[in-house]
Amino acid sequence: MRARCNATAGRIVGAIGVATLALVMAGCSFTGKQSTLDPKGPVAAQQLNLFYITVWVSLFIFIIVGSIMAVAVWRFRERPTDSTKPLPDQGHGNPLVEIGLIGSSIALLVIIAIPTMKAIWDTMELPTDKPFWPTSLLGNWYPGGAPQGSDKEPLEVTVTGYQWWWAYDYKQFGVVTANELIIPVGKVVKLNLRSKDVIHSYWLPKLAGKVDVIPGRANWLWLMADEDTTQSHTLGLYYGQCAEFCGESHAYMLIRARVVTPDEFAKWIDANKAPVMPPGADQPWAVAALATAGAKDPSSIITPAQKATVLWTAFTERSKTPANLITSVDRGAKLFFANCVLCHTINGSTAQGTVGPNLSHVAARASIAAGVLDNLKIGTEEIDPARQNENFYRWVAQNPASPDPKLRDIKPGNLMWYNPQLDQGLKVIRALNLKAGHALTDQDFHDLANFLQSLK
Ligand code: HEC
Ligand SMILES: [Cu+2]
Repeated sequence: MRARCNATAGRIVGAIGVATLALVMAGCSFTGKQSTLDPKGPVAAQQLNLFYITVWVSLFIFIIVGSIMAVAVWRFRERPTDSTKPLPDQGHGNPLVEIGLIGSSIALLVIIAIPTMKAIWDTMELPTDKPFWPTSLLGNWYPGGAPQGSDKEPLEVTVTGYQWWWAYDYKQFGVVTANELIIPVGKVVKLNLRSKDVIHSYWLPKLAGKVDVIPGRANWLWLMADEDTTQSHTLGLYYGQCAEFCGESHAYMLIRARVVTPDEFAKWIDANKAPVMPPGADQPWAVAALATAGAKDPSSIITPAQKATVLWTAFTERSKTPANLITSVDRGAKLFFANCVLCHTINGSTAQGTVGPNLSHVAARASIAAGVLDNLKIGTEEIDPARQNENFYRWVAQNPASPDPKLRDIKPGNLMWYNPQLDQGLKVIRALNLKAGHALTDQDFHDLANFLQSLK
């Protein structure tokens, strides 16, 4: 009976062991989204190479030391007759063995040190001596010519870490975006790493990293998305993660990079440089507003920025009459200017807040809230409009006290809902609204979501 019990217990323990191992191994993937074992660029490849050299050297040491120990344990194990035998010869140190061990340790460390030093130099210096440098200079590849003064520079992006999202400033082009880094395939890109608050760490495992993002310190890294000469496998989305604990929502501070062709990159820059026009900018009222402005001073509305100013002013004026707000997007725009402009920017409009991400083209992003709410059609890299709309709605309607689980705990502690800089962020803004007698309703949140979705 006892024997059977033991056998059963043994089987259970065995089964648990196998299940645990299976669970642990399930986490191992060589090609997963955030695998360092699947590099798609020279920096990540060099870092992986260094990792393997260290692994092989350590494995070599492990096998030698382990085998000697196994042989010693086996050969010199205690035997029943041992007590009757005299003590064997007692040795005390062997210069040959000692010098040999010191020498081989040094040799193994040197084997690791040489590629380590090389990797440090290569990652901490822009690769001006590499063959891909000339083709990376903006003057040599940017379609339509590099912006003034930047033709001898590679693309530079200033990455600023915020609790808990990322701002990307393409200074050479005057474009600011958030949470989705867009880079051209096969070109060296320099990322200037800055922090607005605490220490973060920038890490795109398949491309490069990790480098700490420290307040008051000008760190940087370079990377290049270029796995092979055809570059066909290199396009698309790359995933990363803030890799330094930075507070409550640290685990939700994800990184996305989209690698595109140089032509797509130039198109993206053009789209993001253009100011955003208000909803209904092709309607008669807009045409009339432009005509009036032009009639006053025709030379004053030549540029798109001037056009946007005229149209947003006209929109704001019109939106004071509720009957003029015909579509849900119109109503959403009005609500946006009443509730969100302290913290968010929409290029070309009076919304110029910088507490939160720039929303000028937020609907073009694959996710919102630093990757937490994913807008993609499952299994593809295309935006699913229904899912995106739902995400915008959930994000603006979020409320930690909501009875609806879909609106709770989306990104705990996020500084849109609770922001000490603005006392309490959205919570206070909602409270003020309540006091003024216009609480945001569920319909308002849907209108806001529709407006956000129009920002392509
Ligand atoms: C108190 C400042 C504040 C106010 C007010 C505010 N936001 Fe935000 N917003 C933020 C911050 C901070 C984030 C980044 C949160 C994060 O991802 O951790 C954010 C993120 C967002 C995002 C996601 C952007 C992205 O690229 O991921 C959207 C969309 C958004 N806000 C819309 C709105 C709308 C609509 C309103 C008005 C109803 C609003 N916000 C009011 C601060 C604010
Ligand atoms: Cu962080």
